[in-house]
Amino acid sequence: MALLLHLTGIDESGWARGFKEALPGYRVLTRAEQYDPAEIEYVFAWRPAPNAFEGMSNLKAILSLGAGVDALMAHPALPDVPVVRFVDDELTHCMSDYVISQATMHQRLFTRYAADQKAKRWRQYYPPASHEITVGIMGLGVLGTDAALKLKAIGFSVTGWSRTAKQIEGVKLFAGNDELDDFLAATDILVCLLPLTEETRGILNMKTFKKLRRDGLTGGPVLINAARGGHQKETDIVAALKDGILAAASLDVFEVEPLPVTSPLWELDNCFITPHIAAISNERSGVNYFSRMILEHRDGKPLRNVVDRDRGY
Ligand code: NDP
Ligand code: OXD
Repeated sequence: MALLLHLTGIDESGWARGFKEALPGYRVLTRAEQYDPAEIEYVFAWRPAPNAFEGMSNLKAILSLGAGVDALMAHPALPDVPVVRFVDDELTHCMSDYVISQATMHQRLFTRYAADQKAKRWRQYYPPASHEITVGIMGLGVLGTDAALKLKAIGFSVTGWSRTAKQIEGVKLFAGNDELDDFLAATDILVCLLPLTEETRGILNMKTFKKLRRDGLTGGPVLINAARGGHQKETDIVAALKDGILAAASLDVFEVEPLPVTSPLWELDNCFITPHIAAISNERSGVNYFSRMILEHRDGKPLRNVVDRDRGY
């Protein structure tokens, strides 16, 4: 029986080496090797091809390289086996680093200073202190909760919005569609850390931006999206950044990746673009996490962090 790596667009060699070392005596395969699909028990996957799981009559679980499983959930022939997502301290730490860096940059109005530097213009701004600025986090799962606690610890006022009600000390929380408008009305810096599902697709649109608080941050509210490009309507973001509905945005993810050179987002001084690197799955901790999961599961222990197929995350 075997583990098959099926990572689209990612160099599999380091992962394969790592899994072979961590699982001595167990077959670890890449698609370049000869194998019988019936011997595959686990597939380690990222954006698997439509025929990825064909003939895998003994498949026990699909292991997702990413924390986000939207591409797997949309797979046209996803077998009826558990899907385990990547939940990892290192990844969480990196995502919070990204969110904090962008929130702080916007609170201190660095978009304006960058534009002034280009124009060789000496202008002083007096932004409100971080405790006067509210960072509203959409999605209070593994990543959103860590970011919320850390932003709070460095002085921001923090709120959060999730599907079901939660409690996090010192963070005002909103839940469900009924409370979305109240959440937005109190938010200066909107951070998206939602999973991409049919409910959350396109949620970052003009209607949403117009509901954000306007009198907190100098120049208007800001968007930070480090979740999925499918959450955002890029034509709305461009329009909002041009006419001041949004003062600035930090985008790590896009409707189409890589972001096409024709996208008007590239041209906007108040849009900070990163190429889907907010939190890359780490090879060492990924191999550790999934090889331990395989060994435990083969010993009869339950899988952890299994995706709820009905919720889609
Ligand atoms: P989790 O599954 O732990 O958390 C998801 C959160 O979103 C939960 O709080 C959930 O609510 C909330 N949520 C889901 N649906 C809705 C809805 N319809 N309305 C309101 N809230 C909703 O996910 P993670 O924190 O681990 O990851 C979040 C996303 O980050 C991933 O799905 C992935 O797309 C993205 N990501 C991006 C990376 C990058 O490099 N850019 C790296 C890693 C992840 P509830 O708690 O009530 O269930
Ligand atoms: C993920 C990602 O989902 O890197 O982990 O986007």
